[in-house]
Amino acid sequence: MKYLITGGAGFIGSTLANHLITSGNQVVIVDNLSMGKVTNLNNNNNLKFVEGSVSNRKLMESIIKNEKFDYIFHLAAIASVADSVERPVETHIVNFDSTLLLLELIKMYQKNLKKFVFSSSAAVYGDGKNDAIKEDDVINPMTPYAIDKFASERYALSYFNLYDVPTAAVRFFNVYGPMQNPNSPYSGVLSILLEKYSYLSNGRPESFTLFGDGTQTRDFVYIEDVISALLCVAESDYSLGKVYNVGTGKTSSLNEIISIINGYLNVEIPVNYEPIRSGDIQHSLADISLIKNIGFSPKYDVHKGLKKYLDFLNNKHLISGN
Ligand code: UD2
Repeated sequence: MKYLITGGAGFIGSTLANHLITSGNQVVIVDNLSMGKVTNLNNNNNLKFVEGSVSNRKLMESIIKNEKFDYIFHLAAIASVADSVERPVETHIVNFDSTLLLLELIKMYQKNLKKFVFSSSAAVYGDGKNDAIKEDDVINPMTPYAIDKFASERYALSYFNLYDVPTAAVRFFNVYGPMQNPNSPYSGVLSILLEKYSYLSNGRPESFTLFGDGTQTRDFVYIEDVISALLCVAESDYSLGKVYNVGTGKTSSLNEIISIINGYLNVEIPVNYEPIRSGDIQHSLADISLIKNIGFSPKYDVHKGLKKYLDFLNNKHLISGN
């Protein structure tokens, strides 16, 4: 099979690409390396890497016109709620315009495509009030990021209803695991947090800045489960024109996460408390019954996922102490 992965050098994209290549598929990646790294990708003849922006019409048209894909995963995004609040215009171009452009190009040139999978976000629900959220629950996108994800997702699904373009979408909850880039203030919280423990070899962890009191909760979903979910949605016939939550159905507070990691590494990380970030939500938890119906079953709770993540960092000598 042949796959196009936008954002394929990033955290989720590169893990997906490496998985697909290992199973003997061909993969084309478009990534501007804003957050992704070429070193995330395994060297392989079946991998073609194109450096460039997914918003570049000329570039995307030449790829989509000239290659025949079985599946397209649109993972390129500026994946930060806080960054979108700072830069709504710039993030809109990447998070919304690129999706509409891709859909149009697919409609024109990819007649044999099996599925276009759009990566949306749990941010579309707004504040979840501690209850598990279903896909058809009330939507309340509160930030430019969430608005762009919701609009893109609707466009993707409408292209199936209006033009028969085979589409589906996933709403990621909080994805974590190896290869997540911790080097931006807007990086995923667990990548930032675990980086602070990498100073352990010097005696103790660096202090971690916690925005809020740590009681905010998230449905943290391990990267390997996310890859299984993406493949389920891509390969299922039932997913056409539908959107699926991708989470574990379980919730953890940041305080719980910190205490699990402290316990594994047998240290106490110093925490520096700052006010809650603007646009931040307090609770987010997925109801995953819909995606379970098409065969998804998460294998990692936070205990197992964090242990695997720590073992990975330990093997790479990026952390010590466990
Ligand atoms: C995540 C995703 C976003 C979207 C959303 C869906 C990332 C980077 N963002 O946003 O793309 O899918 O989930 O709900 O994966 N925090 C700290 N200290 C830090 C960094 C973060 O306390 O150094 C807090 C932050 O204020 C928030 C929580 O940790 O309360 C999670 O933050 P995040 O940026 O990892 O993820 P979130 O839920 O805003």
